Amino acid sequence: MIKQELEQTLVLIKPDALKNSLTGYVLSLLSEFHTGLRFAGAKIVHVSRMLAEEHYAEHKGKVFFPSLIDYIMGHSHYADESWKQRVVAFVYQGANAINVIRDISGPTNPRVAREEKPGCIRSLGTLVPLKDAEGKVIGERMDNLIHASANAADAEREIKLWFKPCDIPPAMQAIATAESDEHYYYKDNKLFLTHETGSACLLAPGDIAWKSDLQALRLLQSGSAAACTLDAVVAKYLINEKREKI
Ligand code: 3AN
Repeated sequence: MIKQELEQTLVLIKPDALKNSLTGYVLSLLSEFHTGLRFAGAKIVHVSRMLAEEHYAEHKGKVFFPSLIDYIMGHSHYADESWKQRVVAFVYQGANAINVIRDISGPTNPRVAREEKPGCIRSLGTLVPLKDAEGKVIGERMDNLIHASANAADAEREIKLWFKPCDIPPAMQAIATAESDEHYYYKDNKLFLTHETGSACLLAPGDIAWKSDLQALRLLQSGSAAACTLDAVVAKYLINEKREKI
């Protein structure tokens, strides 16, 4: 649970903002001088499909979902330059952080943002028509430059999805952590307590992790249902890992 006075929110500077060199502009608008908020975490992330699909899990099955995944993975803006496919992820902290950043970001749809809130970040966004195989327009992709958590529950879920505790200075950590007493390895959508060839080591005994992740790993390892998916725990440990598919 995030304490009110330490309210935190996840911000993603998306690939369209990077491509249009708007990163500095967006960060200026979000600076402590303007918002009273502080950075608690920051990282450059090459977004994996696992991370993208977990982040946008609520939109799975919608007509725009595949284009949304392509967009956040950087495929839409850096199709032929995979090394540029990245987002910048931040945790911002301070009074009313979630609403302060949502307000400056503006409405989800850039057209609505321009009509209703000129000057907000998303008023600089772009709408891209989505077409089916016959060329019929079936929807729009909303390139809206920034992601900002919508509410406290989303903020906690998203911060835990993108950041490990050690990515955030100890005195700024607002979500419960605990110490692992097991090794946890991951390979082929499965969890192991001992090393398997080609597996990734997620945690070792003594490592500090989000408490809810450790609870989920214990349950999933014993074959029980957990409060989140295995991918929701694993994705952050694989961020920017240069390895063969696991
Ligand atoms: P927000 O980003 O304002 O919290 P969400 O969480 O409803 O909005 O949607 C996440 C992302 O999914 C949006 N930023 C946008 O890119 C995309 N999206 C949402 N609704 C639509 C829609 N009706 N058509 C196309 N894309 C959408």
